[in-house]
Amino acid sequence: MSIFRVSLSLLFLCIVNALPITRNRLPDQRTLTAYILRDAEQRYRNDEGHAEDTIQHKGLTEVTEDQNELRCGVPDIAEYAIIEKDLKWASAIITYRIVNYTPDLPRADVDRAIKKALRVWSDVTPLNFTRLRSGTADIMVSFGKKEHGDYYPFDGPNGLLAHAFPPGDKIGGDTHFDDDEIFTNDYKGYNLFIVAAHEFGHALGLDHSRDPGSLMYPVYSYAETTNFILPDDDVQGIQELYGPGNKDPNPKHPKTPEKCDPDLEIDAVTELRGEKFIFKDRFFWRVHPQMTDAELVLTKSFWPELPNKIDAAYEYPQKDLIFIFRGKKFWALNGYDIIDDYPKKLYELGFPKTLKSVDAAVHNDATGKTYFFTGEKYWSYDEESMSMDKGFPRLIADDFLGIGEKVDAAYRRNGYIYFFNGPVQFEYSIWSKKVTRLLKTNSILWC
Ligand SMILES: [Ca+2]
Ligand SMILES: [Ca+2]
Ligand SMILES: [Ca+2]
Ligand SMILES: [Zn+2]
Ligand SMILES: [Zn+2]
Repeated sequence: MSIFRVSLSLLFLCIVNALPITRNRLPDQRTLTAYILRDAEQRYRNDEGHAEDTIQHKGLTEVTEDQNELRCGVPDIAEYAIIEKDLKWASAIITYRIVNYTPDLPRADVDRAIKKALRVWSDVTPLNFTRLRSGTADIMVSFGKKEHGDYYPFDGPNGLLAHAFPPGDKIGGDTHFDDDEIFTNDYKGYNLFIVAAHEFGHALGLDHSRDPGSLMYPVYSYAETTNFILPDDDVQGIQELYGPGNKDPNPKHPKTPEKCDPDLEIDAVTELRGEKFIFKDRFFWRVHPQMTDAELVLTKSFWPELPNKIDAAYEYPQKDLIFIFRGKKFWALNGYDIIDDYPKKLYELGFPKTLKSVDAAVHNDATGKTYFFTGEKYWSYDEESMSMDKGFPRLIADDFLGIGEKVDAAYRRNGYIYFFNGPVQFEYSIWSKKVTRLLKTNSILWC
């Protein structure tokens, strides 16, 4: 019984540290959502004294579904106010032991994922992790289902994926994975490395972060694992506890873009079923016409197979498709699904094989043409006949007067094309062939 008494505060930690799920692509999304909501409501009730601190993450609704659906209601961050601050390991040498294995992956893959997940943190701190093969380590790593020995049972498939205890003796630092999940070493199911790296953040004393680009964001999202670089927000967090190390192999840690940055430039923009998707680095902002707040989402959390960063995007509403371009490749997407046979190559659209990338693309409903911008030139593609129009490329400056000599991104709305060039956007009237307004790029995000 003493375990129960000791762990009143651990109860919070455990719940707080649980990594919930919002994989967007799961077929049973509605059930899942209901589960998470119920879970959040329950915590809300159980924790009346802190109810006002409860944070519910809005968002990540299925494109086809109504906007009011909450995907994740994780009461995190604020609840940490009740927990002693600066829970951390006293020694820079921390031991870990992999107590048992999941049947989902070969043992060597589990060993590798765990080691790599710890290295994410040791790369940016003075910490060193030493593996023990027997006895008691600081961080005991194990897989279990339902009730698995700590009175904080897992919940079957989905929902909670794993949990970790903050630094301390005994169960402190221990990290448990719900073996009712399918753990993988790629983008399917739940990537063990990603889940482990997040949980080890907790095992080292980190809270959840509000930064949707951070590893410590409480929502699972797939990220590139071969060249994984810890986001800046997490580096700041862990270095606050342990200070920097001297062995960081990748000192460039990605920062999450600020939407109201006056110098904001964007990579690509498209409409998708009435919403705007504004791409920047690994992210896009999602702007719904009825909402004045833009939601920042990791591109890979929507479309794990897409590259991190994209060049151009456009919607072809007649077929309910959007096309995404990166380098010489492009993808056709219907909602969350990538159409079979994609990615295709740029030259399959009729571009010369030497063309390395496109800067921007926009479809004009009225004419059935899609314009592609490459450097100071543009091309016109006929969607109906699926061929490039004759006489192209032409100079942008000759046909779109006043928009400058290059285009970063473009989209069309109500008879206008909005061209983005650095921190400026041009509202261009298709009918009068004139620039009608100059706007800041960030005004697309209601700044
Ligand atoms: Ca321990
Ligand atoms: Ca689970
Ligand atoms: Ca671009
Ligand atoms: Zn967590
Ligand atoms: Zn556990």
